[in-house]
Amino acid sequence: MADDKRRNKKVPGKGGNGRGQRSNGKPASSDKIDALDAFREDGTDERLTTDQAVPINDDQNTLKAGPRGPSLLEDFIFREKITHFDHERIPERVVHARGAAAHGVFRVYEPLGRLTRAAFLQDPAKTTPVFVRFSTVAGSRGSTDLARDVRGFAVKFYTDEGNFDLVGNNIPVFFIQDAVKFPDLIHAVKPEPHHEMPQAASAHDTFWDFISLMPESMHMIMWVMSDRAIPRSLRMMEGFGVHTFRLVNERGEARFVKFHWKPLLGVHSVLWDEALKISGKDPDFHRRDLWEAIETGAFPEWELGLQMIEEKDEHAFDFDLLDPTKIVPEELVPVQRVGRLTLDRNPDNFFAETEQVAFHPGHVVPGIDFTDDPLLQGRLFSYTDTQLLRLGGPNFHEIPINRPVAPVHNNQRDGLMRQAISVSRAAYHPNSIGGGCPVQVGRRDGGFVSHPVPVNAPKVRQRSEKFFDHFSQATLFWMSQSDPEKDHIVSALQFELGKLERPAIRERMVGMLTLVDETLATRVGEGLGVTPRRPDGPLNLSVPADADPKAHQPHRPKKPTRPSPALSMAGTVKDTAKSRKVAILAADGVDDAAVATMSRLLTAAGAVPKVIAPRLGTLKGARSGAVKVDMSLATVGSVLFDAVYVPGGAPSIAALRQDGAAVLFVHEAYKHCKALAATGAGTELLPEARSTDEAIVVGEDTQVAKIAPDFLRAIGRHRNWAREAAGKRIPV
Ligand code: HDE
Repeated sequence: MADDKRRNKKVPGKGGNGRGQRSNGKPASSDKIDALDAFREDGTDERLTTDQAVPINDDQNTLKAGPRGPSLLEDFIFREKITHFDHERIPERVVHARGAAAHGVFRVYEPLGRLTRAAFLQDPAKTTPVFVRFSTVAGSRGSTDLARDVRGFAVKFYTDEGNFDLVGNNIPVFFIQDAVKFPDLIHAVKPEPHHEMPQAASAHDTFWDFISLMPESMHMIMWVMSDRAIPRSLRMMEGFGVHTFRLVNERGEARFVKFHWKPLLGVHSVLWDEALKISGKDPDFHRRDLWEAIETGAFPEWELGLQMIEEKDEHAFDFDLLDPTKIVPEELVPVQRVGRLTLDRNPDNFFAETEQVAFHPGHVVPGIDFTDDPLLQGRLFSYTDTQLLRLGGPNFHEIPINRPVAPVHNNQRDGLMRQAISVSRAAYHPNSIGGGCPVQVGRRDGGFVSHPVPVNAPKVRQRSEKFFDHFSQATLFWMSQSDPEKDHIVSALQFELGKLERPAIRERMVGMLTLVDETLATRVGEGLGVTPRRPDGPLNLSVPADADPKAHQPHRPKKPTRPSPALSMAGTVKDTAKSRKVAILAADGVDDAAVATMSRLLTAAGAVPKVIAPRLGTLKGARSGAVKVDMSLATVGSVLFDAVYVPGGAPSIAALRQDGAAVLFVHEAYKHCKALAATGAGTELLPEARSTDEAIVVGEDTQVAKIAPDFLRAIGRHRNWAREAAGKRIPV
């Protein structure tokens, strides 16, 4: 512990990241990590002091008038400690309160000067430090990681030209088209105002009441009802900038761009039944997974993808590029992978870094610019406002995690918690006293210049006509899903709408689904006892007071002709078992040679084996070897693992068969379609050892090494969804 802390200490004059090398031997240094050293504090081998640096002699007793007497107001040490404690909390984020973050680096593959003048996108030899925060949206800071929800995917690039924040989500579209509806959406999804229930869940009346009257949300609803909203890992999610942005090159030429993050481990999710159980067994599941992956050197990685659209093609699509409820299908405009993001270092302090980091879509650098997407435009206002409240004043950019690595000079002064000691006497411009400094920067020298988009239009509160096609892409998403994915969407809607107290909202929603797909509506309706009826009245109640509601109704949906395979997770990366957690279920008398061989082969493939047993300690092996237990059945369930291996050893299997927790462990893994392997007597613990099930691998005691490659392949494929129907019959 002390050793660990000592490694954190900055070694004066040595620079570096203060940690030296990571435990896995890989360096984790960057300009930002170095810059943070100045702020790292470490009490190892130090004396205990007050905030005024006065050494403290007694941190156990308050100052009293006699051993049984009243406490004295004079006790400045006690008052300082308690006052600080009383002020330890800051307002949690109104949305995205629950999050986890990590440091890392970004590197571009090829110079992108043709597209943008952004300096950090020019040099493949250059690494740009980043800090990335993932989050759920609806829940409070202490809520479960596995809520059905959108995930935030916010990246702060500390570039040499200042900070660029790509504040995106793991879903490429959003619920609403105009920022003015955001408070309504969030009020609807947050716990209901009278009893503050449910926490971190959209399965309640106010959310679906709002959604059922806002057809523009239907595309997003298809995504959040899909398994994308219950990721297996933050490391296995895509990321999206959502809005259309602009890239501008040195010549001042602009193009539209959609930003993507493509995870190198593929896009994978858990089942809803698992999500519910993980929330009980380990509500910190995602946070822990991210932390552990980084600590063990399995650094999470994504490629940055760009979809580029020429300005002349602005109106070439059926949808409006400014509409954040629409994607640009990858089949229409391919995603070019232009660089790589690697997360290689955990924060030292959750509050100082993860809680205090302040993202803002308006933090852009020269070469990146906005569009008039009305959701983006609203966000450009909102984020500074939020930080002012949350972080207590206008100097939040001086908090270490928010500081750019590039120098900051301007005439902003003073305010709560100001850190900088500005020595110039002139805090205004123009000035002569300060020699006219700091000076403005010409475009050629890197000064930010907004792309001169012409604007000449009447002031109106209206939306562009193409915004009113609310269903075509919802249908496109549905029809692009694999059969298991479709099944999960149907179940999710049955769960969410089944929780509603008001039947009218449920019926309205099922009616709305008919406009996405009749089969979908019928299937969802079946589980709810609702016969789908196409809505006959106005669908959209998001209508201005004096407007004709007819003019605000969704366009008749155009049925897409072809699916978009990129929207399905079926075709994702499925060839690696790297960082997958594998439970090896054992008891006394286990075939210890099998445990050792399988552990070695799994580890060699980058997987993470853990021995799980009815008790902690050391197991007696069948061949007189000892097997160290990593976790006991009392503390984990198979929902926390990607796969299960049951080695042989008759006494071990006899004991496990008598243990309900062990039987449940394997049965749940089976039900959740996970890879299962067993050797020798271990096969007796499997619910079934079907030779037709590609993810169940069995062999003799001596065949561990022979079956391991098949087992690893099955783990890499993530799940065998073909087993789902059989799994449903398992009573767990
Ligand atoms: Fe946010 N959003 N948002 N948002 N958002 C915030 O800012 C807001 C939207 C997103 O890890 C808040 O610092 C408005 C879309 C992420 O710290 C707040 C609108 C997308 C994060 C805010 C949106 C996002 C936030 C709360 C509609 C995907 C977490 C705390 C106009 C492209 C960042 C904070 C982190 C956080 C406002 C819609 C992503 C209140 C008004 C669309 C990832 O300012």
